[in-house]
Amino acid sequence: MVILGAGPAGLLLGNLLHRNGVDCVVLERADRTRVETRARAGFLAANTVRILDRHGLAGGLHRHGRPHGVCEFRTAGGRFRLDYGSLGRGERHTVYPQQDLVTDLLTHYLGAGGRIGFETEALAVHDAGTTRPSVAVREADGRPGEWRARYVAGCDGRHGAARRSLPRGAVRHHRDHGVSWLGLLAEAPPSLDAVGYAVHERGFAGHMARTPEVTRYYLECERGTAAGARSDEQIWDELETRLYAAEYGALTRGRILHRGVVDFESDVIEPLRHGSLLLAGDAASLISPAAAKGANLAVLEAELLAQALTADLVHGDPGALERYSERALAHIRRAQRFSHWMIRLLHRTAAPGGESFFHEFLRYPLDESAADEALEALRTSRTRQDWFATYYVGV
Ligand code: RFL
Repeated sequence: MVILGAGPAGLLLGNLLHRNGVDCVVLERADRTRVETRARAGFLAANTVRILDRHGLAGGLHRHGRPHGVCEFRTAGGRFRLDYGSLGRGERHTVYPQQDLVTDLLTHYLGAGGRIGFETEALAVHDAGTTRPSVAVREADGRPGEWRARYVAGCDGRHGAARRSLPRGAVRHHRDHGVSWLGLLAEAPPSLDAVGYAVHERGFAGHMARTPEVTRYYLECERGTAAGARSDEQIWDELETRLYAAEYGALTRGRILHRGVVDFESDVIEPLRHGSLLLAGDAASLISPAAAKGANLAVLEAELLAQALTADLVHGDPGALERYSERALAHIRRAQRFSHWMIRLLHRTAAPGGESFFHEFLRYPLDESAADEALEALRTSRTRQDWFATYYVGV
């Protein structure tokens, strides 16, 4: 078994297969330091924690992660808080940086004797339609190489080799939401004891705790904005304006450690099985960070795929991999519907780039009054709040 990619999906899959006696190797383009320090997600769903618990992989997140169950919406009309941890199914997030989770999974995998090739870039998957697929790679020393296995798991993200190697017949349902966020990691303690979502005439702004010392902020920005275009000072001023700091309190400022622009796109590849090539995580579907679902889906799919591969390879159940695709797609579609709803809820400004290009987007999601009504319903209706809490924390 060859697993492409050492993100949350590939490493959880590797841990579970190795433990179930399936001979496997993980091939990872980056070096170990890069893998263990890439800051992305931070909000882990209750189900993600259950999965990691089930397999004894949650030690680090129980030691260092913090439960989180409140979000606050701010608009020109006022603010309201939702204690989502006591709504819906009563589930909370655990705030634990993705790079720490990846480090934990890698440590477990290597500690159990798992094999991984760092700085080994998969270039293409060949013969996926046969029972002996191969992966062409560039080895760490720059030389070409090849791996053969019964199955290849594409867990190498949205720009990986698995997606580039899909056979004809694979369908990619793609959607451009016409929104971009400047994602910021600030060396500053959180300024709110809640996730902050601010809807402002200048655009959306978000606040999410990561650790007691580091906070993630988001600023909606124009497509094509250069991440370094504004100084730290300008960014803090803009965050304070959009988060209505004059009314609700100043932000604790600090050095901006990292910036990156995320264009909101979502897609899903159907099906997730193409002969001997199987997809999981961002390689299977891309989801905007608006609802913090990507890493959680990656973990869920890795567990489902590990079960299916074990059923196939260890217990001789050939139908298991077909069922993997159907089951994972059902979860992906549900998460995407909720994420699309969040995007519409949080944005009011027209997408730069012109109506013609974003025509479909402008017609529906930027319907201001519908979005305002959705926010109002969230503020006032317990039924709506329960629905929100269930899908916000759930995957
Ligand atoms: P990853 O984590 O991208 O890992 C893929 C790995 O594959 C390697 N790779 C290759 N290896 C070999 N050959 C190749 N050709 C390769 N090409 C790539 C890469 O080096 C990498 O190590 O995919 P995975 O495992 O599917 O995990 C997906 C998640 O990382 C992603 O969905 C989340 O980070 C999304 N996301 C969030 N998700 C959440 O659940 N909660 C959050 O709060 C959250 N916040 C975020 C996010 C994503 C963000 N960005 C940067 C898009 C915040 C941001 C800003």
